[in-house]
Amino acid sequence: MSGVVTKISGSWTTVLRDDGQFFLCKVKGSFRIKGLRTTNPVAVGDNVDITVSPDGETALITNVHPRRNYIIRKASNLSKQSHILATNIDRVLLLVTLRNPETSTTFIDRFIATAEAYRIPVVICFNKTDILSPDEMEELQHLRSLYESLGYETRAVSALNPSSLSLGPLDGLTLLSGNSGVGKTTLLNALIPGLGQKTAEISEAHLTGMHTTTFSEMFFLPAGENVADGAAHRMNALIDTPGIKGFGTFDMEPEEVGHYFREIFSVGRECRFSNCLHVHEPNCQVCKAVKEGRIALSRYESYLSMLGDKDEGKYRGT
Ligand SMILES: Nc1nc2c(ncn2[C@@H]2O[C@H](COP(=O)(O)OP(=O)(O)OP(=O)(O)O)[C@@H](O)[C@H]2O)c(=O)[nH]1
Ligand SMILES: [Mg+2]
Ligand SMILES: [Zn+2]
Repeated sequence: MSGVVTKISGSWTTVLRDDGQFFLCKVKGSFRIKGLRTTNPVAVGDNVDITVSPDGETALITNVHPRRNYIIRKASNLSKQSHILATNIDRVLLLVTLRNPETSTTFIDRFIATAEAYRIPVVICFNKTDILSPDEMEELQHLRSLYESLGYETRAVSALNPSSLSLGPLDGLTLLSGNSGVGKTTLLNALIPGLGQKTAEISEAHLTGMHTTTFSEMFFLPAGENVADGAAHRMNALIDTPGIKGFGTFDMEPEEVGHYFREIFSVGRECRFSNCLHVHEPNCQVCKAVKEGRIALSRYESYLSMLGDKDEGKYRGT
């Protein structure tokens, strides 16, 4: 029978079988997915086949169905291995905060460029609006209009105040992501009354998160809520994930990076050279647009930082 992976913790994988029963599973020894060097052969969101053990409680995962999509991050900066955060997702809710902790625009841009490469829609959700000063609120408005002008959906919420949560329809599978301490688990708890997953205050000294959530896990939204177009029979779920620091680039050629920055892609088509990297080439329309303020400097700097990753790779001989 088949089911969906809801949690991976140590060597045990939790699978919700199609008939609604949960099983603790091991992955069949030799089984690995070809062509993908990852630290985890199975990820939250995977549809799998399982064979139940004679004890009737545990099971063996014997097959992973083809993935509709997946989102990965590098296991570490120097590693060629990657870690699959989740698979078969309908959207990412990227939680960001202007303060406590401060999410950098570089992080936002790298994240949304990577999601663009995987064709996964991102909703940028600004959290902790309750602690922002008037100046910070202005900065928030500025960032929202920047990203909305690029065609991204944005929200501004306070997860501590559940009545402020107008997130729009969350049908299907939504991945919650963002730096540690931005309030992913707090938001999850607000959306699923009674859940009570662990959250923690951010560090007073560094104003950064404490990496409270340590593995990805899928939680089901209450039936009938947040369901668009009456698809009540479908399971709607959120995946809470550990906070991430950086976001690396994968298998991207330098010429490709610009494809995932929407405005750079569209302006870049007017450049003199079709393989223009928009750094210092003559007649580069992107450089011109940055100078004239038609492309935000923060976006261009994020683009350059992603190009820079590739240079580092070259110098390391990878
Ligand atoms: N003021 C304020 N604090 C919030 C809000 N949302 C979350 N917090 C607080 O921020 C801290 C971190 O929240 P968590 O939900 O643990 O953050 P997380 O993103 O799950 O962090 P990791 O699991 O470490 O990745 C907690 O003390 C929350 O109470 C908010 O909207 N406003
Ligand atoms: Mg958490
Ligand atoms: Zn150019």
